[in-house]
Amino acid sequence: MTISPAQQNFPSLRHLARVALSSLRVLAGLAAYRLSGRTPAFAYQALVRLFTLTRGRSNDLLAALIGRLRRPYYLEQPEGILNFRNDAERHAAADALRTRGYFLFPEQLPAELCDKLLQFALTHPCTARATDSGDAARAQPGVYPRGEPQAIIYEFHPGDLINQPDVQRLMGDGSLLALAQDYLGAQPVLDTVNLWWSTAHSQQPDRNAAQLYHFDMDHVRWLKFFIYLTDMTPARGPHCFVAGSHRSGGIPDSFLAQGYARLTDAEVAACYPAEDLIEFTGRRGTIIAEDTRGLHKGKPVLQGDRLMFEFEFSNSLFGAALPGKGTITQFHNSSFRRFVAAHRRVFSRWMDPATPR
Ligand SMILES: O=C(O)CCC(=O)C(=O)O
Ligand SMILES: [Fe+2]
Repeated sequence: MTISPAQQNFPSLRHLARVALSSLRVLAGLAAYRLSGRTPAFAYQALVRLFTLTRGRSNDLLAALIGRLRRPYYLEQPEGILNFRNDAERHAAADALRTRGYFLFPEQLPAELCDKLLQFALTHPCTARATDSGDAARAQPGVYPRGEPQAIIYEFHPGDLINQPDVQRLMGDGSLLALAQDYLGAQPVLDTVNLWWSTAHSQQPDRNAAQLYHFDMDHVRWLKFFIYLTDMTPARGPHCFVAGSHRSGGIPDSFLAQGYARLTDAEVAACYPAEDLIEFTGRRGTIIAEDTRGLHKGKPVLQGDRLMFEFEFSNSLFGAALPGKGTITQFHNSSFRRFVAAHRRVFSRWMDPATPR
């Protein structure tokens, strides 16, 4: 019988050599990134590999390094949709995130803002995402065909979203930024702005629709905010997360050995206690913060549809080349303009020219 390093609980020489090689590749990639603002593909692959080899510890180490180089902003009384009464309350939420990997906020997005984002999503063009079935290729781009969807996911273009007034209200929200920065321990970068419909077009869990358990690994450390813009029942495709699986060592070696694979519900259920398998239902406006380094998925929609808004803040853009670029060309109010000017790194992905990192 062969015994793997994980079973032995101490690393083999081969394992150490792999860690050393991947570390060198990541370090070379970091140097290239500082010079050019681009991550070489080999370095990104090494980042993912190192994550699996070290059970996440490499990301923790890099996050500590980035936190030293990119000290958090001084944010005076950050205000917004999360009603933290003081810094201590916000720090407590960040601590809960560190322990459990998610935080379900007691407050909800105001109904008026939910209405406006829903209106936007019912009246603006979106695109069907390519999914396992291949059906999306037949779907016409245009306004979401509610009631007769031809694809599982319809997504809006980030370039349209970031120039939309209600999305700019969220982008300029001090409370979201403050919590992201507490959690990341560094100045955040807003790297993803997404809005998408999930439909009952197929009830089979789809890989490309993120309906099987997986961990994300685009960057070193990040925090996602998910906001439901339609009421969420078990049949409407709730988002799911495995509590605690975001921590170093939180994902079993047998899963990590598969790399970036998707996992079945049965595989996941066999490894974690039932009480850690969290399924988020709730009214529209429900806000969840989550470290999607932990295992998560969206359940297939069985009935009706689901509109989801998502922000991701990372501690650095070092890592994957992200799809969906865009530039802020309009500022819908002067306070958003001031907010962007005061936090240039946060918006660096959406500014022209995208220089500051
Ligand atoms: O649709 C969902 O609930 C999951 C989405 C997801 O995996 C992600 O945004 O990283
Ligand atoms: Fe994901």
